[in-house]
Amino acid sequence: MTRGALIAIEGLDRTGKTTQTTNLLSHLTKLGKPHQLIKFPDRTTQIGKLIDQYLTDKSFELSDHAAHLLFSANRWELIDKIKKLLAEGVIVVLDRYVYSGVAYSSAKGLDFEWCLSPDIGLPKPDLTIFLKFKNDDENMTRDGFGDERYEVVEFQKKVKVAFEKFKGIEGWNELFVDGKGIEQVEKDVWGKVEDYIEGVEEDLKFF
Ligand code: T5A
Repeated sequence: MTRGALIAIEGLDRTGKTTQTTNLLSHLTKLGKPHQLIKFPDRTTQIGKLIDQYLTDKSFELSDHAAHLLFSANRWELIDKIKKLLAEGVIVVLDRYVYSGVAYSSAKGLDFEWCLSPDIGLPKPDLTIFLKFKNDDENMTRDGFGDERYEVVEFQKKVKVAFEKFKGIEGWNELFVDGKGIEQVEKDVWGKVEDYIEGVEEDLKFF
């Protein structure tokens, strides 16, 4: 019996994750494949509302460790729902996930292993597409950059370095997006996702 695939779209701020997850969902809808989008942070839950306040109000004080645990708790809030959907054969598309959690917090100087520890036990994505800029300053030029707490060029450079540590892990795929139009990135993303839409035979793996 096959289950639904767990697909994560990752990347720095303003790399086009929301644009591409939306386009991916349209493809799946056209093909009649059951799917569900889950965006992290999910700002609608009680914990998510606190995260939203933390991200948008730069005067909101919270220690880096506490902020990290909130992002992780926000994932745990939704994990039963995700597992149930996958078991029912639904393709679950994640807009950010554990890798963002670890990359952003370790870029602040927190220990990498400590950052991963609260997420241990969460399901691993079958496929992760990391949208990447060759040019460090590229996301700064995108609409809306700078509105939130982490949208600072120097910090984004550190996050980019932190994300490099995931290179080579199972299911990790990098996609350069500099100078590519939305349609081209959409085609590239679809090229990677296509193999997963008929379901996955193997059991879920966990962090
Ligand atoms: N975070 C998150 C943590 O610290 N720990 C965690 O555990 C998690 C889960 C909020 C912040 O939280 C941090 C990371 C973040 O700093 P978020 O809500 O996902 O996370 O915030 P953003 O990454 O900033 O998400 P955005 O929705 O703002 O950006 P997207 O989704 O990457 O980009 P998108 O699709 O909205 O596109 C941005 C702009 O670029 C254009 C779009 O039209 C749009 O104007 N664009 C392109 N332009 C030219 N060419 C292309 N190919 C384009 N693709 C998109």
